Amino acid sequence: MATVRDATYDVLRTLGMTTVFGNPGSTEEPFLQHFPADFHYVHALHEATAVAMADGYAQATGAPAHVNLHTAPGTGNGMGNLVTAWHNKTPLIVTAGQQTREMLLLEPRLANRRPTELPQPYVKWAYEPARAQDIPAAVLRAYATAVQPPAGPVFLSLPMDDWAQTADPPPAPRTVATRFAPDPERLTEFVRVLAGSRNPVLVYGPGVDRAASWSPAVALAERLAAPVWSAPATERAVFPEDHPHFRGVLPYAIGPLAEALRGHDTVLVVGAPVFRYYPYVPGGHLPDGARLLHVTDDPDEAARAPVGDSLLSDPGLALTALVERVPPSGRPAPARRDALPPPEVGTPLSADALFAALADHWPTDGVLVQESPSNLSALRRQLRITQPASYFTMASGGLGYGLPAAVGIALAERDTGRGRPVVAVIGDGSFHYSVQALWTAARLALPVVVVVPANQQYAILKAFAELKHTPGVPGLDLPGLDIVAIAAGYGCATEVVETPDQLGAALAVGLHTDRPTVLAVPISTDVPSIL
Ligand SMILES: Cc1ncc(C[n+]2csc(CCOP(=O)(O)OP(=O)(O)O)c2C)c(N)n1
Repeated sequence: MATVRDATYDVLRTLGMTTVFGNPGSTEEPFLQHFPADFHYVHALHEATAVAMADGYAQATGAPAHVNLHTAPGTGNGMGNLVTAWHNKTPLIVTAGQQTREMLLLEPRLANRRPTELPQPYVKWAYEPARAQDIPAAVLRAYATAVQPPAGPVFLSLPMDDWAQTADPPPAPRTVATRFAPDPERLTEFVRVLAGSRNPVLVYGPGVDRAASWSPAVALAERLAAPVWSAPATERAVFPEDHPHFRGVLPYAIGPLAEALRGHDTVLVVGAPVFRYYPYVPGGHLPDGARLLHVTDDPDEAARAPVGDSLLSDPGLALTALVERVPPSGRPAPARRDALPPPEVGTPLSADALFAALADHWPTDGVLVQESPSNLSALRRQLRITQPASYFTMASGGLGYGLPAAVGIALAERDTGRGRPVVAVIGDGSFHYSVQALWTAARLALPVVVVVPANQQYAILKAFAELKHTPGVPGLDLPGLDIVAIAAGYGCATEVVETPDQLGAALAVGLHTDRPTVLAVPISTDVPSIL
């Protein structure tokens, strides 16, 4: 007789989910016992790392990933990156062990007291099956929930005595759609507004990249002769940044963002929230006289937008439909942005000089993972992303995502056979939130290169404190951290890099080796402005 455990592994096989990211505990051992040879367990040393590796893997493979966590404490440890997965709209099936049903009433050690509440509100669905025999079908339902728009994480709490129970007949395999097309009448209205617009502007968001839709995004920009901005603080790159229409990334504050859009009568936002702001700088949401049209596959995103008229749709299907229906504008194409003057190269390097050097040595098919808060503008200014699905960061603002996500992405590059090189730029503060990801990368022999701009401080918090007039905040300096010693301790190749040439040489080696490399780069301690 098949057990619930056998039946669940069969369902995971049918779904193509044979990679499990996790950190094991006693409540997970009955599930993990006799781990099947056709499955791969990716061992993380901490649950935050397991969740973010799975997120990176899911985004890079374009398919949901499975994370197995340890009951309540493990779920708690994974929570910060679960918040990020929610904002990233990454489909994840998170399973966690639960104490045995026989003892749950008396709440033994490691019982998850309210398993379906603990991960809320950062999962689309949380469930503890009423019967052991419901687990395989619950996994199917979890999958269907995670992948449908807006995609996101789901959570199953699975009691440890369930796995040995006799299974019901296997659940019927079934599939769900992951895209939906725009309402035709509403689309006609959007076409009418765009066709009648004098000076439209396009604001693209991460949904365009998730929908693999750079090509209709470019076609629409060219048809409308419209400039293109990236929505603020996006977790993916949205448009070829060397395209003449591209203007850059919008500022993430109300007043300055509206200012950047001044002069436009129509603002079409596709695949982004309206808008992802960070510091509060008051002002109008739009320049005077502008009308905003919003295309999103997320009803909640549409509902909470403070301005604009929305159209629910897969961003790619909407862009394709708009390209087919919007007439060519007849306007001249916007002029290309002026090229940046090369930054001065001093000692220590400025952030701009470091990232200009990174751009000089950038592999054409490189994948960039970013978590370097105060250096974000310099990085995005100096290193232009020109290929789809090749820039990743967290949508949430929570640190501890980038380093493990880069490991998950590097593993996906290997597993898919695509083999694109992965470079992570991780601040010397951010580095420590999920630093154990380096061990997993070393065990898996992944050639990921981690560049750590070391300014020995939480520079962005100093900039924020200045903007908000809150002097005297403690805990903003980071003296005495030996990045190289820490990286070596986890099994990485590592060195201090101080010049553009050293960076080029270290990248050339690190991207073609069989272990992770951590490059500590001392940079200027000047605090850039937050806006
Ligand atoms: C989980 C989490 N804890 C704390 C913070 C607050 N925080 C935001 S940025 C930052 C400092 C990041 O330092 P570093 O990576 O060195 O980048 P820098 O600002 O110096 O460029 C901190 C602590 C956060 N965003 N997320």
